[in-house]
Amino acid sequence: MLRVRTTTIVSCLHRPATRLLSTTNVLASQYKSLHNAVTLDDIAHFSSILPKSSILSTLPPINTPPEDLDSYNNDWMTRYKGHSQCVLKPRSTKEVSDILKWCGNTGLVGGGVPVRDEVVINLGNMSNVRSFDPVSGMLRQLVSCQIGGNVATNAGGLRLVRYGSLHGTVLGLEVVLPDGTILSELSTLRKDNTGYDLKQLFIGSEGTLGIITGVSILTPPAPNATSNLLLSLPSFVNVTDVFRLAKSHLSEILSAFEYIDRQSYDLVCRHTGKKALDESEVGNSEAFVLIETSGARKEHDEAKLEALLESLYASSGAQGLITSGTLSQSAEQFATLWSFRELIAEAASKVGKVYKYDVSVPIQKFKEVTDAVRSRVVEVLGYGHFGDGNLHLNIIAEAYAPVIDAALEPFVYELIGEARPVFGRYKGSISAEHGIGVMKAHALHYSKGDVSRAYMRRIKDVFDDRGIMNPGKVIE
Ligand code: 2HG
Ligand code: ZN
Repeated sequence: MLRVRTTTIVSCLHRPATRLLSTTNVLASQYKSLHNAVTLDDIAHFSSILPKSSILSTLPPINTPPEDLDSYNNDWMTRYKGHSQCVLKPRSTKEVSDILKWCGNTGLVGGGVPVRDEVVINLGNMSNVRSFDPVSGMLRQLVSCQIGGNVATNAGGLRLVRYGSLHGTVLGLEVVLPDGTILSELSTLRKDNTGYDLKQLFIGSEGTLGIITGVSILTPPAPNATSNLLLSLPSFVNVTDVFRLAKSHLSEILSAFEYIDRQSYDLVCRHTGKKALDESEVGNSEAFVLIETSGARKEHDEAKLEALLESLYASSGAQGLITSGTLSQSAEQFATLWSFRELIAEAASKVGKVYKYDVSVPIQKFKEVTDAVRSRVVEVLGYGHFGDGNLHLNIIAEAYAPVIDAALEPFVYELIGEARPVFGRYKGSISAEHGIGVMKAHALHYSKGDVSRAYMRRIKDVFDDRGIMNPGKVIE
């Protein structure tokens, strides 16, 4: 099954939202908006189109306790805080459309007062499967928060190397546009070469063009067998050789190839109190790699993994390609090995405040980029989806502080960004999988040139000329 993660920086986008419709109105004061605050009239109108159980609001007559809205107003990094007073939980596409018609056509927009309390639309009540074809694997679903959020953020995740991006697997979308119009492109066709592919615009649009209410997606069958292997490597330069060998030995069963640097590995060991590999064998290893296979027959996959391990030990050179390796022998060990990769972000958040960068750079440069950032700030973790060229940089600090902001930005963006030839040594992307959100809207120009940004603006205006959808996100 496609497994994608939509956490951290743009977590708000789990809940597609708009300008009256935003999950975090932190931004309200930053956007000198023309939109009005939510009023009692609005609540009365929402009550006429939705059941009472679908409305959370601190305003009368609903009077939800403010703490019940906390989870909608805070992101898990505790960097952003919103003050939304109203969360709506529609159950159908029509209800979403009715909400947007009201938001777009009433005093909620177009006034002269900056917004202080955008409305949150949460699609948690909507999840249900409309149809599933077990032969083609074609799933049509009225979206839940999670699927809608995944598509809206074009979430990538641990297994993109195997299953590809949502731009390839999503075959159709149903989207409610800012004026309430329902754009129905819920195609289930793999081939449909009939002009502009409008759905692609909404994949990764982060709720800025419309609200995704339905999705048809190609789902691979869940694998019968999965295995994994954790390796320690004496030097970072060996990671690319291991990747090359893994691809040639494992070919179609390779489902993840994850990179963990020494600092990240040590942090998870401290955090969990466990060691994944024998300490004496790990020695001074500089890098770690987690390889996963997913296939139809365990014996077949394990034979391939063992052959890979043999060849890794055999390709010794002076120092050896790897210093040690563990192949999981049970479901429990499989989970434990994965935890050394999956717990990095959690471990970092327990130590301090974390600055996060999610960049695409050439795989050979993962360490060089991490070291460049290390030359500016002390505690930096480098890890990520090596198979996708996606490096995660987590900078741990005692507190978010202007001096650290200044050390990191624009340095990191200038290092990575591609669009400005004078910068962008690595010709990378400033956001590989987590999107732009609010945090990186000001830095979009490091990855998108003037012409691209101008056309993005025009596309935004075509769909949402009043700017009611998720204001301040993606393009300023
Ligand atoms: C991961 O790959 C996630 O673990 C989170 O994308 C990355 O928190 C991060 O920086
Ligand atoms: Zn990731």
